Amino acid sequence: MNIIPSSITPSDIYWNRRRFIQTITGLTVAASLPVKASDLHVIAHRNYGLNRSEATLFDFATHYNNFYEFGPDKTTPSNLAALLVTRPWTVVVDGEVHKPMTFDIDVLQKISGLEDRIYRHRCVEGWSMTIPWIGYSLSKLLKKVRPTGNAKFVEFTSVYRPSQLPEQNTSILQWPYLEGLRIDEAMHPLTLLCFGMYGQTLPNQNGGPVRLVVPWKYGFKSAKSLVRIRLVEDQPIPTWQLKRPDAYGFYSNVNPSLSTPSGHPDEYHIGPQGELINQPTLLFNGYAKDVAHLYKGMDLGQFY
Ligand SMILES: Nc1nc2c(c(=O)[nH]1)N[C@H]1C(S)=C(S)[C@@H](COP(=O)(O)O)O[C@H]1N2
Ligand SMILES: [Mo]
Repeated sequence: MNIIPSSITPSDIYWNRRRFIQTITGLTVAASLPVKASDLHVIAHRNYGLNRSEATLFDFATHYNNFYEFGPDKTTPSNLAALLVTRPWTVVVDGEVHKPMTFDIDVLQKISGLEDRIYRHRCVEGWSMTIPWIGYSLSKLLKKVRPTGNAKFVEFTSVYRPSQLPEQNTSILQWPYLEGLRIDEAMHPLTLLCFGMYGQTLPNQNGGPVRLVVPWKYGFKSAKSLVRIRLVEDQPIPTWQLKRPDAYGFYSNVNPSLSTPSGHPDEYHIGPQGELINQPTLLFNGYAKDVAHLYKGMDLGQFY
């Protein structure tokens, strides 16, 4: 097992897991845990071939996070999540559109019916989870603002609030966190604008109040705590691509046979009891039949 840069090992996972099980009873974590399930009215459940009983342990998914705005290790986000104030919250949708709009989060959450969708989630560092997210296809929102013919890409910007996000007072990454998709990737029905997980409102450490989920790409493409969605003509330069272009390309489709540092043949899947299951990594994270056509004729080694 040869996991890349800020690398973790199975023993790190076990160690962190023990630690979070200890802290989960603590006040800070309890205060940051989600609100009422009734906030989200789910109209449909979609399994995408996955079994709900296989969903990763909820406490693991909510206490082992990458959210560098809080800090670079996996447990800081859940410990500090309560610092981020998520109401009121607005999301701007603008750029190459006929109808730029600014949404209050509670309005945004209701512009389309919410679905509970179970997806695979693969972090570039070598671990994976199975997560029931709640949201609707991003395409529903993008159609509302009516993209112009110049809209070739979509740029996603996470919140910039150094007073609530301690690591934004450092330059470990360029802030705000920025991500991008090609317009056809953004319009793909699997691309989810996400407001919840496990039947509940999205915890801040998982990207509350609203995040992106792109299940066939490495986890870092799924930007958290969004404040702006901008349609643009030129390909954006995402935060991680800027930091380390040899490893984190614009596409970052999950691909076990890449020769870049992110290509890796297998992964540690975190199971329903928090146990680790070593399994092969699949091309497009197992979603090839849904998304491979988007990349027809492209050299995946060149456009990694
Ligand atoms: N704003 C922001 N979004 C982010 C990150 C981050 O550090 N900041 N980390 C990314 C990475 S590397 C992963 S694997 C996923 C983790 O999501 P999860 O904590 O819900 O598993 O969020 C992604 N989105
Ligand atoms: Mo990640």
